[in-house]
Amino acid sequence: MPDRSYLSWPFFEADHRAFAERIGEWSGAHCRADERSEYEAVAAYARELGSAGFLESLRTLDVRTICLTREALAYNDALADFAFAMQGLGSAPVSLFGTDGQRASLLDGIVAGTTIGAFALSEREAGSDVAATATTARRDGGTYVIDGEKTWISNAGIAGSYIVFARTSPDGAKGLSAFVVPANTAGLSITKQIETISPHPLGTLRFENVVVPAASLIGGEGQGFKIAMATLDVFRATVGAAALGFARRALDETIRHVRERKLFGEPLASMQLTQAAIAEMATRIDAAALLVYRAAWTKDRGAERITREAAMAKWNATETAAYVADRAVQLFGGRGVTRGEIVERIYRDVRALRIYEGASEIQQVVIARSVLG
Ligand code: COS
Repeated sequence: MPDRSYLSWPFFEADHRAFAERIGEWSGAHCRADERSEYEAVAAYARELGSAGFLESLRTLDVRTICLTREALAYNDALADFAFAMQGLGSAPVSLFGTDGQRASLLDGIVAGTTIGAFALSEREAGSDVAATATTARRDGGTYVIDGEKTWISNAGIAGSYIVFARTSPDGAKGLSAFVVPANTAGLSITKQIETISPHPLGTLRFENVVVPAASLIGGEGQGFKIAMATLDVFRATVGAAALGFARRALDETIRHVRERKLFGEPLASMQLTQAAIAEMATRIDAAALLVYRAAWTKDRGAERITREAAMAKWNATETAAYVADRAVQLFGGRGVTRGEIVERIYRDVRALRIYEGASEIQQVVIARSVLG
């Protein structure tokens, strides 16, 4: 049973505490890394999370509930967390900026887990530098025509709907717009599936004369950059929460191991170098959790932007998870690098978190800009 003592922190309401117990129990019973392909696992998790009611928080975007969900799911299986996170990222632009009609047509399926969502922002030459997006959307009467290529797109191939960012005018960040594009739209194809160190559905999308109705535009023309950034502000804090879930599991596995494993006639836990490692893992996890839940609480209290808080939370928590996973592998020794061990899997699972939704270096840029003005 994971330690949930942090739920007594003042960031949470009674509802959050009750919810954390529920998602903790559910994920402990339902989420296991297994032999299914990443595509099958994510589709199944989306449906299961939907029918259990755990996707409802994506309508209102209560960030603390989303963080608690990600933490519990990541503690048990990276693909369960991933399935949940992508339902959120693939619908938040509509939840935050969409019309009632867009909400009605996308959100019910997303929240039921019957429509799989995706967020198509990155391009080969525009990952960190979003303003360099080259995919275009040309207005043609009552439609837009989208042309270009998006890559490293999570859920490419299984998504039913993509949120696509494309250029409607040449002027940098101000020329981007966001669209809802159903996966079965003519001219939209998956040109490549990408394999990663910790399997998750990822691929490249090609748009050739993809015609969508003008009603697919989210917000207004030129709002795409701000929509992307505001969505990322919410979800960056939650990436930090997923990192916490992985880190807490790695620490729990390590505590069990160092108590049982004997070395030089004593438990590994009795050695001071082990104790130093455990102390640093536990302290860094608490520090990261404080940053994550500070960001989530700030947003839920009604802050218009949490750009700085979310960047601090994501950067610190994902780097912490990498540190904790590495220490865990070290304390497990030979077992730590053995396929099938939980800490070996977590070591691979946490790597992408320092890259996606804004690399650590981007978070540092965002923080520095905010501090320096
Ligand atoms: N919320 C709302 N608006 C925002 C915002 C946010 N979080 N961040 C920036 N904006 C606004 C700015 O206020 C500015 O508007 P005005 O010109 O009206 O003032 C506009 O957007 C442009 O902002 P900025 O000048 O900061 O843009 P840059 O091109 O310098 O980009 C970074 C800034 C690098 C921070 C941005 O491109 C970024 O976050 N990159 C990483 C993207 C990412 O996460 N990629 C991973 C793909 S998703 S898996």
